[in-house]
Amino acid sequence: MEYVVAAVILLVVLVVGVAGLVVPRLRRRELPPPGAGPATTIERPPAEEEAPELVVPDEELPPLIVGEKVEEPVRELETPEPTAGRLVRLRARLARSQSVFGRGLLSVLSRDHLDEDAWEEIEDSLISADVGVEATQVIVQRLRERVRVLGTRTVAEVRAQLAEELTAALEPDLDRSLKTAPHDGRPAVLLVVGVNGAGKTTTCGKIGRVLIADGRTVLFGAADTFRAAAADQLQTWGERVGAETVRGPEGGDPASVAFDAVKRGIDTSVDTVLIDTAGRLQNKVGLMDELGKVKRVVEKHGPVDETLLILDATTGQNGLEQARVFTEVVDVTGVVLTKLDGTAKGGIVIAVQRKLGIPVKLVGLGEGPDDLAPFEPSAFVEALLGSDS
Ligand SMILES: Nc1nc2c(ncn2[C@@H]2O[C@H](COP(=O)(O)OP(=O)(O)OP(=O)(O)O)[C@@H](O)[C@H]2O)c(=O)[nH]1
Ligand SMILES: [Mg+2]
Repeated sequence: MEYVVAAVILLVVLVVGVAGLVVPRLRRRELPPPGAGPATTIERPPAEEEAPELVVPDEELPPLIVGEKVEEPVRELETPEPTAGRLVRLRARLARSQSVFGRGLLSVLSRDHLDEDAWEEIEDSLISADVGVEATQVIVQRLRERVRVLGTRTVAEVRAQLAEELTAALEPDLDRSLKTAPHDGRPAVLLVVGVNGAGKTTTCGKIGRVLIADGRTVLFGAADTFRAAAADQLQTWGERVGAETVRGPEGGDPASVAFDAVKRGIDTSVDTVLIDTAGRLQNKVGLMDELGKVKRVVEKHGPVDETLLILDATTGQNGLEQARVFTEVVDVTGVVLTKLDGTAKGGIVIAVQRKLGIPVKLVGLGEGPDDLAPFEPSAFVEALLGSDS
């Protein structure tokens, strides 16, 4: 009996002992004690945190791709067309003008008798081609006189004389060179002005390409801060040929962007800084004041070398009136006549020079990146009259 009791006691002690060892372990698994618990929970979150960490580099991939895209144009830089003879190459773009000058005018000249009616028709043709009344009268009067004195009769002769008179009206001796060469240890500075949509930004880009084609280095200043898209547009032109663009915050001070652009141009020793400005309407006095300020602030670095007025040829005599206001605010040194490919009124070149007294230095003949040509009066007149007549 004593043995049985002893055995039972032993069994109970054994069971309690085993239970004392096993239950806490089981409990530890279910409810982790304060010390051990966090270790388990910490272990897992790191594993969970690692997962997002792996995702983050994935998410960063797009910016890397964007970075590559930005570099792409730099790697595959475009080679702009050489500038020599561009006007001759682009002469077909003046076809709409040719239909006025070439066909209309020359068919009158080919008549047997150049009577009063014929001369009137010639006058009308020139006026409708936007040559302007004053200039037309001078040209026709001179031509009539030559035909009378020289007794010219063949169409080819009259055409040649008309070409001479038109070329003379374009003042071929004016200095049409662009001052783009660096001097006094700093870049040449070109300011581009004009009304909304005239083609300022496009022309800035095209001029940059012309200079780069000629082996120069160029920097663009996006002083049109009214729209971020304006700076993007200019920057795109720059990236295509590897030129830097200095830009400021949207709505920022255009004068300070222009100042910074010239400063950057000096620091990086570029040859030419081209500053694009916002389109400004001549009746917005405040905006014109701002343009004056841009010029004054830029001139803290030294004088502006060229101020180019961009004029849309399709706006005709109207555009001329708007243009005059610019010449009063900034000292315009040259006119760029854009969109001559889109008008039958190529004679506007004559009117522009006559009314503004400023040489037309370049002409825009299309939306393509190299559709800008140095203006050469005799080549232009030949293109207007057409070669086959
Ligand atoms: N056909 C033709 N289109 C041109 C020429 N020059 C510019 N354009 C077009 O005219 C439009 C306006 O040109 P922009 O360079 O943006 O004009 P902008 O003066 O900078 O305009 P704002 O910045 O709005 O004042 C664009 O669609 C150009 O492609 C040209 O010589 N011929
Ligand atoms: Mg613009």
